[in-house]
Amino acid sequence: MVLPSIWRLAALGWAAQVAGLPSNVQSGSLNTRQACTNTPTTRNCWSNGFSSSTDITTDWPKTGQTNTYDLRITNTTCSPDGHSTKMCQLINGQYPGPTIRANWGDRLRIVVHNDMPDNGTSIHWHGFRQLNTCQNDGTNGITECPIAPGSTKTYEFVATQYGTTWYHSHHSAQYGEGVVGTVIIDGPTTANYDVDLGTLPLTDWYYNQTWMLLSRVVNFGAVPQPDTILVNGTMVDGAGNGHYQTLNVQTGKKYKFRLINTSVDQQLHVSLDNHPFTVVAADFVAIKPFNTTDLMIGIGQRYEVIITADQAVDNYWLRVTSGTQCNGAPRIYGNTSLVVGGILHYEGASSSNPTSTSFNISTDCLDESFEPFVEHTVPSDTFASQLGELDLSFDRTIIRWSIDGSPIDVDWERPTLDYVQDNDTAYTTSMRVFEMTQPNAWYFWVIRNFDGIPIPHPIHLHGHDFYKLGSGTGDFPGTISALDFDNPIRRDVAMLPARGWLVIAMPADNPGAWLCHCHIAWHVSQGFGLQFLERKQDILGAIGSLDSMNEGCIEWERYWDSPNRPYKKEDSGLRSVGPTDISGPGAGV
Ligand SMILES: *[C@@H]1O[C@H](CO)[C@@H](O)[C@H](O)[C@H]1NC(C)=O
Ligand SMILES: *[C@@H]1O[C@H](CO)[C@@H](O)[C@H](O)[C@H]1NC(C)=O
Ligand SMILES: *[C@@H]1O[C@H](CO)[C@@H](O)[C@H](O)[C@H]1NC(C)=O
Ligand SMILES: *[C@@H]1O[C@H](CO)[C@@H](O)[C@H](O)[C@H]1NC(C)=O
Ligand SMILES: *[C@@H]1O[C@H](CO)[C@@H](O)[C@H](O)[C@H]1NC(C)=O
Ligand SMILES: *[C@@H]1O[C@H](CO)[C@@H](O)[C@H](O)[C@H]1NC(C)=O
Ligand SMILES: *[C@@H]1O[C@H](CO)[C@@H](O)[C@H](O)[C@H]1NC(C)=O
Ligand SMILES: *[C@@H]1O[C@H](CO)[C@@H](O)[C@H](O)[C@H]1NC(C)=O
Ligand SMILES: *[C@@H]1O[C@H](CO)[C@@H](O)[C@H](O)[C@H]1NC(C)=O
Ligand SMILES: [Cu+2]
Repeated sequence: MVLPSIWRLAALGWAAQVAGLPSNVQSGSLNTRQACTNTPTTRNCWSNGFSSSTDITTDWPKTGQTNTYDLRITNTTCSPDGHSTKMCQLINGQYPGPTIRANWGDRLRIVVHNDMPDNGTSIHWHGFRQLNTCQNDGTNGITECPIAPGSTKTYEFVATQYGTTWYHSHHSAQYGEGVVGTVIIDGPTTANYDVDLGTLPLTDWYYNQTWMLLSRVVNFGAVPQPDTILVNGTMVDGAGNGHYQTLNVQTGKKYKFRLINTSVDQQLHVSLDNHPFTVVAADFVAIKPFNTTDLMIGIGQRYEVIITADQAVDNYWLRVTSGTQCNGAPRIYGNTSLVVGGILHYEGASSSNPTSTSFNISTDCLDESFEPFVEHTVPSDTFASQLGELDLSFDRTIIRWSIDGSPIDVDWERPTLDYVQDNDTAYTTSMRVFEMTQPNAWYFWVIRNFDGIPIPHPIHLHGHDFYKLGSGTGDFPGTISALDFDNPIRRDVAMLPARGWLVIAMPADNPGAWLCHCHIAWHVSQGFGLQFLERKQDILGAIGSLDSMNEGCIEWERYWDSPNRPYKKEDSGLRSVGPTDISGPGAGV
């Protein structure tokens, strides 16, 4: 099936409802070929004929610009909330790492230096489509060997999408130790604002070393409770050390900021007292704006929100709470009476903590629902013939999650792309390879969650914004009437409900080896993942050269095969963190 025949563009009538935009600007910006400029009252347009109405799956600005960043990862110590210092692994000595910023259509060239004495690394650029550049996806054991201590790898790819995302280590427990940062790709927005406040990453945080805890997760299956939640890398601790993240605003202006859940385990609800959110983007997809007082953000998910500073000059709590139905319990270690979150501070208000009243915040663990701004229809005629079934299970004796009977366990010395260049199809069972062979055909997958452990999982796919056709509790009814093919949600992380199902779809339009996994860090360490090997016959032609991967593998093998290497691989190799409290909710998971 050829793609353009099934796309259709945004309904012309709708966009006039976008908050605050004059109608003359609206109709102008809907012409994707018209020139326009991005100003506080015309955020819908971008430049030289690119706007929110541009279909990013087929079109993006060819800027010719390359933005270069250097990231150095070191083994060090940190104390983001003023609590006692712990071992950390940081990027350029800071937590979170530097924000990478570029314009839509720019090329990113990011040089990663592994300056740690005794750990590999591999950096994944979460949500980037990596169109024809899957060798830069940063997934060790699949698209590269880990970067050896003392070595460097240059990642290069084009930002075909715009919006907010993050990057993180995909090397076992490392991201829980601090190897994460945020990314802003500037582009249009589906509602207006005056000031962009930047990124607000939210994460659970553990005072114990995640590497130490990893052993307990993979060997004993214990799920920890985090000690606290960090908002943009900061928080107060139970004894009053540290400080809250403050968002500074002036009365009358509209502000955009970008919420990112970079947790290893916790699904969070976010709410700002007295200030509803206008939500304009989910993951890397511009959406029809909707208003809400409470957002549930699964691990890896992002939302861009706009607030209006139209309340009394004062301070207001930004609250970050847990969906208890997500199995979580954000709190500040040692002091349950403290608010977990940050502070919205109006110019002219005092510097004391807020006394504002919370909106009602849900405890559910359900994805938000919304509609993408650029409308796509997924064909349903091939659904029955192209549906693949992926059954999740948990084996308590080996403490591993399995997809269709086996956990994933990647080989750091032999990534999948090495099989591709060798034309070797003797994939091992633990690689969990599922092939998508037909160019541009639609593939449909139902993931079923009936293994007896009733918890939801945030499912993330590399290399695609997938279409979420439906999800629910109970068994998948099996019929297309239970699904939404008409402009369904598309994004790169969606929740798989407890004792339920999730159906995703994507066209095979990006040759590569793409990991699909639960973004709860220790679940993927415990084997919860698979890889889609998409059009293996087209991969080498699409990506050009694997020289960089091959050089990296030689350096990695020199390190990893050395008799003096102090550490071993304990998990699936892909990502993990560890437990602190084996009696907490989810113990045994
Ligand atoms: C990493 O840093 C921690 C904290 O400073 C230290 O205890 C540990 O020995 C370091 N590891 C290596 C391999 O240098
Ligand atoms: C990475 O380093 C940490 C300590 O610095 C160590 O505990 C862990 O075992 C190492 N892991 C690997 C896979 O090298
Ligand atoms: C988050 O912290 C960084 C570094 O301190 C800062 O530049 C950025 O503005 C902060 N984000 C927000 C939304 O305040
Ligand atoms: C918890 O925080 C509150 C508010 O700052 C403070 O009054 C109280 O003393 C703290 N409790 C403990 C046990 O530190
Ligand atoms: C982050 O994701 C985790 C796991 O899905 C979730 O438990 C937590 O509530 C999310 N955090 C936010 C702020 O939404
Ligand atoms: C959302 O709230 C804003 C600000 O209050 C308002 O202007 C807009 O009309 C609302 N949008 C929707 C879709 O309800
Ligand atoms: C919050 O929920 C309670 C109980 O459902 C309800 O009585 C109350 O009116 C709600 N408050 C707000 C501000 O919506
Ligand atoms: C790869 O292997 C297949 C099956 O063994 C064979 O038909 C094909 O010619 C091989 N391709 C190359 C490039 O060697
Ligand atoms: C860290 O781990 C130790 C040993 O496993 C445990 O006793 C301790 O409670 C943990 N610390 C925290 C703050 O959870
Ligand atoms: Cu999971």
